[in-house]
Amino acid sequence: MAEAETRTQVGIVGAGPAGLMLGHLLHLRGIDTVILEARTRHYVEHRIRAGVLEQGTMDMLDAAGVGGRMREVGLQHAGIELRFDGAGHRIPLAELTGGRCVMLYPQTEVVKDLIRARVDDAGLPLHFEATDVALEGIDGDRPAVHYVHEGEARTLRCDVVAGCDGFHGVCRPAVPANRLRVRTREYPFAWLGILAEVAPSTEELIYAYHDHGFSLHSLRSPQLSRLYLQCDPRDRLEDWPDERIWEELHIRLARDDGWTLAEGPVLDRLIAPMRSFVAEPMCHGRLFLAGDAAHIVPPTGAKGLNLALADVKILDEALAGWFERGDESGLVSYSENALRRVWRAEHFSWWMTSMLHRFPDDESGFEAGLQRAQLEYVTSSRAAATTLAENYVGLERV
Ligand code: FAS
Ligand code: PHB
Repeated sequence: MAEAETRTQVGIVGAGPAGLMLGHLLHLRGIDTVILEARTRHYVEHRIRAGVLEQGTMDMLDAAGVGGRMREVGLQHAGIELRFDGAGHRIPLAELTGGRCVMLYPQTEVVKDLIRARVDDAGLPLHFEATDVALEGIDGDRPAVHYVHEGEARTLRCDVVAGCDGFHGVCRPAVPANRLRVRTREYPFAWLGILAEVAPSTEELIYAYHDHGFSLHSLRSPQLSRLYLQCDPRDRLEDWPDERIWEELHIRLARDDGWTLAEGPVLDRLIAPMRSFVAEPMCHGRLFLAGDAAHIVPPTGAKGLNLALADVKILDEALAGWFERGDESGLVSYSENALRRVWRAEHFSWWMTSMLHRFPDDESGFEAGLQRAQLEYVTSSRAAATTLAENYVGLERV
């Protein structure tokens, strides 16, 4: 029996931040899209990931009319703290960047806001639990996305496919291997992240360097703390009972002036591998990749979510030029334009990761010597602190 076939202008695979934001921006222009998502709405809306929004991302959500709740419940920060040798050093982000800040607003909430805008408010097509997604004809001018939904095999015929299905998706692998250049680095450590039901013990994020390894005190709300610590990539969650997690956090975040870390019930935990990954070009024929489908950064620079949204801002403008004016120049230069910001963020994320994590194979301690010199420089030189600050809040132009 022939597959049920539907037609749209842009077929979007993946309802993460990249896919949802692209769908929203194109909707604002009156360009048709259909989003296919493998998981349920509940799963996608509760998958704990990033939490820091750059200034440019805040502005983008506002401009697209989906920044209301972010402004209501998000926590705007004008600084971060670097902590080492028992002392804290504030990096005044706003002061060093002409007032640009970051916003603590969980990725889960950004995703909820975008799904509400698409499904509940605009009634636009988003098929959750769409499985067996397979691309066809991306080299031609009428690509198709085959998938199964509600037990039925279906085909989505489109002009363009946007691959926003993350690192483990099916879109990047659809690009012939001899057409894709992959550059990657795996780090000899991972992050153990917890969500704890306790008021944050800090007003701003704390990035801490310690002989025991890296740690980070982040926030989710006045009642919820988000904390991370460096662990061995072979560790499993059962190797880290709550007592051990808190014991290590107390040690690594200690400050000589009596600052204390409050503990609370651990509501969620995960171990996330640390890698840097870039696939180029970010397009092939009528397939355009965005977000984690094309690149991964270690979370130390808080760039993952922001890069995904920066990609779709460029892709939205490129698609608008093509659909509205028949001008394909934006699509032709999409990959090059997106990769400029991607490599800037890859460098910054690698730099932050290299400065703040203990490298297990640093027998002579030379790496630790370099790290301390870097930390002392970035916390004593206004020029070096400004470099960190402008990358952290997000560069206006790259
Ligand atoms: P996403 O992975 O968010 O979304 C892709 C979507 O595609 C998913 O909903 C998936 O279900 C769907 N999909 C996949 N395969 C499919 C298929 N075959 N068919 C249909 N749908 C399919 N960044 C930070 O800055 N800070 C953090 O603390 C942080 N923590 C992270 C923790 C983890 C465990 C991970 C994996 C990432 C983390 N990140 C963090 C990075 C994260 O924020 C990503 O950069 C961001 O989610 C990227 O968004 P998307 O590109 O939309 O991809
Ligand atoms: C987070 O709040 O989840 C977070 C903050 C900063 C990072 C990474 C994650 O660098």
